[in-house]
Amino acid sequence: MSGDSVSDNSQSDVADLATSAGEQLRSPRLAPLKDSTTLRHEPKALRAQLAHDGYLYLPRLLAEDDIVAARRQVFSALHEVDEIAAPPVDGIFTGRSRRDTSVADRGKFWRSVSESWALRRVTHGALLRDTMGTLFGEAAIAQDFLFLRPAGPGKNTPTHCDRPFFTRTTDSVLTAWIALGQVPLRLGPLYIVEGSHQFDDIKAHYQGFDVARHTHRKAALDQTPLQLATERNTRILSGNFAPGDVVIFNMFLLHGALDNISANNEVRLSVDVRYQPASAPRDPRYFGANPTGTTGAGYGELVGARPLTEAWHTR
Ligand SMILES: O=C(O)CCC(=O)C(=O)O
Repeated sequence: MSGDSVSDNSQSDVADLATSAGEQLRSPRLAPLKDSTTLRHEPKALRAQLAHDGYLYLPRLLAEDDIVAARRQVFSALHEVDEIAAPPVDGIFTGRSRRDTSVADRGKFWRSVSESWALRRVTHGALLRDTMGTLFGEAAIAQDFLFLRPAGPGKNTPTHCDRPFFTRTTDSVLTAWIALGQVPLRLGPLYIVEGSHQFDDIKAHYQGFDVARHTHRKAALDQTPLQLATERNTRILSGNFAPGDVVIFNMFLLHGALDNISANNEVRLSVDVRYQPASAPRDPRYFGANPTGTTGAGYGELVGARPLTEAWHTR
């Protein structure tokens, strides 16, 4: 497998070089996501597929030029604080950071990066909004608060679902995960646990759980994805993502991100954004000119707000 020919998310391409929590994932336990491109202009079929699988994978949905512009803007800001080498668009970690000495406030810095026009054009543009509108069957609106993730070597995101974060005011929420560049398996892309939106015990586990109110609990599960998939005889779905690839998923679907095992200090860049019907009540934590985020700490609470030299926290 060439980690760089990421437009091919076929079965043969989902091979070695994928680890999660240090465990090697291999076919058939690791498998590709189902490509829903052919259904894009068939609203009924698209909604049926989302309901059935809990996710939709839309490769190259968003324009590569827009993705490159967003990527350049984000990595240029990280270059300014000495975390990303020149040229910034390549996204190579320097192994250093001057973020805390260069910026007065991590949250303010991360907010300014997250609010860059080029990034917003990707996350809040008409194409994604219309796609979400098709899925809801009515006009959709994106949350203002964005989860931008530059994930350096060693980083991953443990398995969880999004329900405890985003469903305080409405259950009708969908996440879009967007690859901001090439994200081959070795850079730790998104994975989903196949069929997990229908695991009754997992649904019961997350039902009524609000991660910001029930602070003694974590959304992240203890099992590794491999343990979980083996116990339940299911598969981990992921692949080699290309710039502009989008995965849309529901609030109960278990997912996370594989380990970034790059030997060359490459940083995985992605963003996740939530959409809901425009008519549904809005959670003020995520909407408005100055959203406070899940815990109330604003952009400073996000893993992206941490210098690349620092470990990520888990919620
Ligand atoms: O990209 C990641 O590391 C995790 C993504 C995620 O949890 C999400 O999109 O909800």
